[in-house]
Amino acid sequence: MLVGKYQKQVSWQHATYRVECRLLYEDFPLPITTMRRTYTFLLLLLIGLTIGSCRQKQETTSPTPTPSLVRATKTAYAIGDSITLQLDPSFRVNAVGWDNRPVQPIISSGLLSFKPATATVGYHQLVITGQTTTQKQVSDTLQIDVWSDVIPRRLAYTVLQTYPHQRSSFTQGLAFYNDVLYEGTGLNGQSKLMKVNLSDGATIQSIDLPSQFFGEGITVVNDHIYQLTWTSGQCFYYTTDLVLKKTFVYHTQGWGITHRDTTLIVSDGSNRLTYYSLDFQKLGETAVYDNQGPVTNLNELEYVNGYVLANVWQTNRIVQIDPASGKVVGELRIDPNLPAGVNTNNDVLNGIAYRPGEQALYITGKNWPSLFRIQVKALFEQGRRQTLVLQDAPPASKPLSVDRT
Ligand SMILES: [Ca+2]
Repeated sequence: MLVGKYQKQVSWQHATYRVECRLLYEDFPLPITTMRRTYTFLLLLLIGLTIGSCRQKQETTSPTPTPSLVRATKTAYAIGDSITLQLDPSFRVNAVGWDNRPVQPIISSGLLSFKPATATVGYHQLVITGQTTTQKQVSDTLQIDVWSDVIPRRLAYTVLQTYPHQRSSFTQGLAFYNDVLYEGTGLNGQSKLMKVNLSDGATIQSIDLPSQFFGEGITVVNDHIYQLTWTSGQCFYYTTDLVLKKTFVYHTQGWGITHRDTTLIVSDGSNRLTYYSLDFQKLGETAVYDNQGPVTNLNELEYVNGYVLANVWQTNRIVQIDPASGKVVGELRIDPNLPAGVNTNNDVLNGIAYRPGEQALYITGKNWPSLFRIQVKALFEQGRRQTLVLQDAPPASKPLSVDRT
């Protein structure tokens, strides 16, 4: 027996719904006063459930994304690989563009394949246009990540000398200039720029950064020092007497910095090296890859003999990057026991300096008690000069947001 019928318009989350509830007496064998209260409760419950189902229906009837007509058969490719894609049976390909240039693919058995003429690491845009069986013109765009085809060679090293290093120094930048060792340190409230006596590690001169700044990498060019800050987007510019002359602004995180001639080379925690002029105008960038993919967490840098050396943050690895191609061509694996008694998982390697004229590197780490002069013969086997790639470099991965304290 029908004992009630209730119809109401309900607005909820910007949508209006008409709700109809029918209540049967047989379902409620309760005294009439209890039934009224129960009806009220159940009405509210049913309204809620109806709204829920209406909402669900509204969501399911919204336009669904067009299924991908093309699928890559691998998540990443190496330079030199053929790119192979699986095609939806309903899709007939008319044209294929790789970085806005047409390519001639081979299409067979539902597979499309071609070998890109461009051979650079990083993301490339692949656009495929065609039509479906209903004659609808469609296109599909894929971002194809291309990795390096080079297996980095392992660079052997020998320790030539060990020097004291201040354990209070949370090293973020290390550089020689005119035979003076400069060191930049990090952490809010403890960041400094220092001239350091190499032989005993003592401070010759230092300047503190205001506590809101977390100091990062340093480099010295044309009698001036550049010191990055981690997340403040400000690069301090000093004379070699540590007098602050001006501040440059940049729009990434600041991790490491070095230079080649008058081009600054900056890392930001991603797999990207960004190039700037000496007045911090952006010139270009290079994405860095090895044969395992993008090499992220590039930290302290040093330009040595045509290559950029980079500490990979939180590892004992220093990668040797060819800046023209973005490929990691070599790597140093520093023995984690090199600074005796230091847990290098916490106090990580960070600091590479090159003193011109020497075939050696100076390396240290955050709060390490020692600084090492090491010989890496393979870095100096042959002289090398090359042009930096400053434009049309493929985009790097997005910078990572990380807690580095
Ligand atoms: Ca350095």
